This record gives sequence, structure tokens and C-alpha cells, in this order.
Amino acid sequence: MTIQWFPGHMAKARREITEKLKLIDVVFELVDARVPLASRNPMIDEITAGKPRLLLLNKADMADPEVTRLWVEYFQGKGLPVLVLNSKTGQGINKIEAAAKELVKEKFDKMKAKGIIKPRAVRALILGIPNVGKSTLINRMAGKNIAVTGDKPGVTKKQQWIKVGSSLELLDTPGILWPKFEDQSIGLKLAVTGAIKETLLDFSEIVLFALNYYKDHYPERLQERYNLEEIPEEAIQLFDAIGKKRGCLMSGGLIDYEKTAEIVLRDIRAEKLGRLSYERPVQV
Ligand SMILES: Nc1nc2c(ncn2[C@@H]2O[C@H](COP(=O)(O)OP(=O)(O)OP(=O)(O)O)[C@@H](O)[C@H]2O)c(=O)[nH]1
Ligand SMILES: [Mg+2]
Repeated sequence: MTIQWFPGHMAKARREITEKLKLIDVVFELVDARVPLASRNPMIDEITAGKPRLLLLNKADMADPEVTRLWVEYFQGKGLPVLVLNSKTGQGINKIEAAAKELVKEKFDKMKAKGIIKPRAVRALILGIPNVGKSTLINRMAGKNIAVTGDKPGVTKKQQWIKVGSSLELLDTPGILWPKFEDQSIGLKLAVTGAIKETLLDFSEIVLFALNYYKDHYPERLQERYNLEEIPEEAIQLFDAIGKKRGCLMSGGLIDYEKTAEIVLRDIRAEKLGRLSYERPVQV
């Protein structure tokens, strides 16, 4: 399966972002803490045209905390300011304003010295793939539900400015992907974490991908959740074993993969397997 999704509204959203750039002081790049590389838009440098950037690892409550810690070190090592967030509860968001001010300080100081601007709010553009939590973060920061949110990709359709106190203004944008994934695993990672519309997905392939990863990195979670005595060598055998345990059988005793995949994907989304990350800074 090749997951491909770049509908017209994303191309439009990208154009509209480019049009607003001259108003923007700083970019908040929101990524999914479970897949911090796969969820970074490779066109980001081009889109943001050298604006200062703050990387926000959101949904950290769903990610493996140990792996998130490695990612923070990784990005810091690359000189990219990074914060870890749970936008649902607001954990970590109190550090954003100070980090943003630090990033624009030089520009603001210069403008002040030249008498170009009166003191004004810092304007931040929130950029990220669909469903990563951009609107949720904005609502949390603003302390009220102004932006529409939802647990599926493609909820925000239009840009919207939202004020956070008197010192910050945030521009919410529709989530955007890019026209072609460099390799198939990126599409699968984005599918399993919910950035791609379910109707476009082949559940079995996504679950097979996820099981393969858990088999290597979280075998004990699988054993516990599905009462498995041992973890088979091959992901497909694992699929079989889970199907059998969950009674997903068709006539003739064959495993109903579609049904098994639905159950596993539901478990993943409901966090029944615990906090999981799908990529690590150093692949081992
Ligand atoms: N567990 C958890 N869920 C989150 C977090 N942030 C957002 N969510 C959930 O993720 C889903 C998507 O949130 P939105 O804020 O609508 O995402 P978005 O990035 O604005 O999505 P689009 O507008 O479609 O691009 C919602 O169900 C949120 O409740 C988080 O930090 N942790
Ligand atoms: Mg949104």
C-alpha cells in the first residue's frame, strides 16, 4: 500500500501560510512526540523561510518517556530549541512564552532601537501535520475553547488568530502533509499515530507495521495485553496469535485479519498498550 495524501486544501493552506509569513515573528513547529522525525514536514525550511523556530514535542503523554528524553537531547544537540508538551492537560505549556520571547529578542531589540515598533505582542505561527494538537495547544494557551478540535485529521480548515494575554498572538493553521513520503515507513508511522484519514488506510498493513515494531521494542506489552506466552519471530505470526486469542476467526478456522487489525488499532489508539514511541534517535 502506498499512502498518499495531499488534497487540494493542503496546497491552499500552504499558500495561505506563505502569504502570512511577513507578519510572523516565530514559528512553533508542532510534532508528535511518538514520531518526532516522521511528523516533521520536510518542506518546513522552505515554508518558514528562516524564521526562528521552536520545536514542540506534543502528545508526550502517549510517548515512551525514556525515548522522548533521547529526542530532546538529539534536537538540543542540533541547536534546535525544544519543549515537551501535553496540550490536553497543559503540561509544559508554561515554558512556551519565555522560549518564544527569547527567540525574538534580538529582532525586537533592534526594532526598538531603531524606533520602528511600539511594544507589541509576539506573533507566532503554529505549524504541523494534521491531528498533532495545534488547535488544542492554542486553546490551552488562551485558556478558552476558541479553536475547533477533534480526534481526526483535517479539523481546522481556515487560519485563525488567537490572542494569549497581551504578549502573544497565535495563528492556528490547517495541518499539512507533503506531496510524497520519502519512504513508506513515514506514511505508516503517520497512519498509526492518526495524522492520515482512516478512510484512506489499510488497517492490516498499519497494524502489521506496528506489531513488527512492538515485537522488537515492547514485547512484554504485547504479551501482557494479549496473553501471549511467547512472541513469535515474524510479525505475521504475531498477528495470527492475537487473532486467535481474540476469537477473530472465519469459517475454516482462518484468521480474520481485518477484524484483528481493527481490534489492535483500537487498542493502540485507546492507549491499552501503554506509552509507545515509534522511532528513536539512534536506530537499534
Ligand atoms: N493525549 C493527547 N492528546 C492530545 C494532545 N494534544 C491534542 N490531543 C488530541 O489530539 C486530537 C487532535 O487535536 P487538534 O488540536 O484538533 O489537532 P490539530 O493539529 O489542530 O489538527 P488539524 O486541525 O486537523 O490539523 C484531539 O482529539 C485532541 O484532544 C496531547 O498532548 N495529548
Ligand atoms: Mg486544528
